[in-house]
Amino acid sequence: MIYYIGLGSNLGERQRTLRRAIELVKKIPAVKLKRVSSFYESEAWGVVNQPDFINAAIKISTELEPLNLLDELQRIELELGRVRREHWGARTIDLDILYGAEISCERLTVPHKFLFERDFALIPLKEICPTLEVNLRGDKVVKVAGSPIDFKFKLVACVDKNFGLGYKNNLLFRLPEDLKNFRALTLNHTIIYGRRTLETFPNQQPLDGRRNIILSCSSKNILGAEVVGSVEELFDVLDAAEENFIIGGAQVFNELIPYAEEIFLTVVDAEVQADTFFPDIEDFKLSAAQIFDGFEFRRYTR
Ligand code: A4P
Ligand code: MG
Repeated sequence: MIYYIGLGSNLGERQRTLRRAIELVKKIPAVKLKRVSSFYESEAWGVVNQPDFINAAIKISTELEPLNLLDELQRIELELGRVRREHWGARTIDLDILYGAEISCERLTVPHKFLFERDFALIPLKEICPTLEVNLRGDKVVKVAGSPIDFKFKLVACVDKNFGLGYKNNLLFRLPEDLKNFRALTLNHTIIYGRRTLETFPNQQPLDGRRNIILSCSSKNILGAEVVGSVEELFDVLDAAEENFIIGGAQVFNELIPYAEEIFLTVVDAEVQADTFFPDIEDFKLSAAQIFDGFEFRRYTR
């Protein structure tokens, strides 16, 4: 099942709380985070004398029953320090199921009962669900800088026809044309990768001419690279003006694809044994392809 969840915060470090909430939703068993909207700021709707809100929307797919999903979201609200005081009161975090399979029972109504009256919920939702028809009221809802999708994440990989990425901790292919293309794409930009990807590099050294960031929980110091222990930590060190290339492996692709805007795939015209695969790209569309003898460069965008 696909659901769209609205996030809102008007207390504390609002953007940081939203990022954290998104990462916690990602960790719910049987939930897959598919897409994240920009962050938007607006005045408190329906109440007066409250700080302004930051709102966002995310798309997930899940096997959970809707009420179990609601339980999980409420658990995350508590974990992030939400105290339920007054109805519509100020909150560190509010997670509402905005849209998805319809349901109406005592604890849960989907679509959310006020969804179509609230620009602050509709605008981020529409961004990640473009097919939804919405009639906006013209409330002031402003995109803010620094949300995760501002980091311009681009995924780069070389795969076989079955989207296989690697086998026994090694890459499937080393095509000179692909390596050349990879260098041209990433040079002078930031590359983000996991520990095991480092081991596939020449001399197991960070790559020159690029800012190297390694996502690893066993964070040892590595000469020539910065090491971050989590996606949240990554957001803290990134530069929003930069282009950030995610280059593997499978786990790092999985972590960051919900935030990505673009994918560069070299698809080799072969089927080889693989034990890791590139994640699902159903949310992207093919926007360019260059076909060569034995391989293809493909570019996908949202
Ligand atoms: N519930 C029913 N349907 C749903 C659903 N689709 N998703 C029940 C989540 N919960 C749903 O919610 C009360 C009960 O609603 C839940 O226990 C659940 O069983 P709550 O979060 O505990 O209480 P609340 O915050 O007082 O109500 P609610 O509905 O979450 O508040 P709202 O409607 O989200 O309003 N202005 C701006 N600009 N941005 C905002 O984000 N948010 C609010 C809060 C007001 N003004 C705002 C914003
Ligand atoms: Mg709520």
